Amino acid sequence: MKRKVLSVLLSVSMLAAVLAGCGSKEAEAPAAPAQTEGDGAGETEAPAENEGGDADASAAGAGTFAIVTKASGNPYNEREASGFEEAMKAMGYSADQIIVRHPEAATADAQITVINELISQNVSAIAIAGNDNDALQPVCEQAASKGIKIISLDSTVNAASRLTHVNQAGTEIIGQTLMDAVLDLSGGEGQWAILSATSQASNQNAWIDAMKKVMEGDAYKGLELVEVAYGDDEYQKSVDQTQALLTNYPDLKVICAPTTVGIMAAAGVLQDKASEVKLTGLGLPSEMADYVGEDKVCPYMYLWNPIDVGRLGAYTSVALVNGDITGAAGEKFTAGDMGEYEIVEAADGGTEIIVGPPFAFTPENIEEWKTVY
Ligand code: RAM
Repeated sequence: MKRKVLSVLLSVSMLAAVLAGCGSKEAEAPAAPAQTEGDGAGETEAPAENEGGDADASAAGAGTFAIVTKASGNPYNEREASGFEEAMKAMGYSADQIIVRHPEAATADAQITVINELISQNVSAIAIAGNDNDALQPVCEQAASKGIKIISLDSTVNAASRLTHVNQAGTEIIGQTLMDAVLDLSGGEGQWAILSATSQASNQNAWIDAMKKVMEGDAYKGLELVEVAYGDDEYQKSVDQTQALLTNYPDLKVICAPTTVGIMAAAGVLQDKASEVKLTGLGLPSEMADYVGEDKVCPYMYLWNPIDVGRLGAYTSVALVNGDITGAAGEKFTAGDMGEYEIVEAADGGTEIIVGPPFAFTPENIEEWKTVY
């Protein structure tokens, strides 16, 4: 049975007011992950049941479709890839038409090696979560010159390197939502730090820029961003970076980690030390359930459904290969049971497709969602 997430008619600012206005966020928390209204495309579905039942095998054509994630060893990337595979199969493609590649490291070089191999394999399409916005352009252009349809998902490659980008949620809405969480958890003032992924990651860098822009507003003038640290989406490095932040900034009030690897590593450190520093950011409910709670290190956090990011990547790749879309703004297409999506202009001069708004994970709903992703 398809399950739809209840539409929660809260704008970002309303949500911020709710979160900031009182100490009892749990009172307002919805039963299912809250959606912040924003620049998302249409209705967002809960991911709990992967149907695949309405597979339209007749839609399947020839060709091979690849997904290249940021790196191996990250459960977020595995879920993204599982969504890609699931949607390809739902469209009737066979296992040997689907290629999943997790590069050895979250670097552009590792992805360039993988893309060169995929070019040799003569694949039809590549959906890539970019480890670098610009460094992949030559190899993407080479792939495109062979007729391979290139899209990015999760993390951009630049506009010249792709036909479109599957964006998990609008960049501004993520920046606004995370800044409002930092404001709330700091009590309105004080030092805070960001624990990011790699310094080249296009998605984290875009969210950090969006946060900095929001922070220019009057409401945030009591906040001092002391450092952006990089854990490279590696667990131990993220642990080390968290410890360094605690040592270097004894007055630190909040760490915001816009990476599932970073937030989980930071949560472990803060909990072990019984630290007073509060944590928020973007986390997988399955990894963060033990740390999300009113009296725990992470009162609440956000994410979207990584499985849906992969699924929409598959539907977009197939629509491009079939000639249903070209990647231009204004085009619409049906992404299987995810419904209709529209390609829109992206801030970087290219186009994008927004999966939906971010979800809030709170003590009230984390138990329900930890089994989903
Ligand atoms: C990590 C990765 C991924 C990002 C999430 C939030 O798993 O960096 O790209 O989207 O965090």
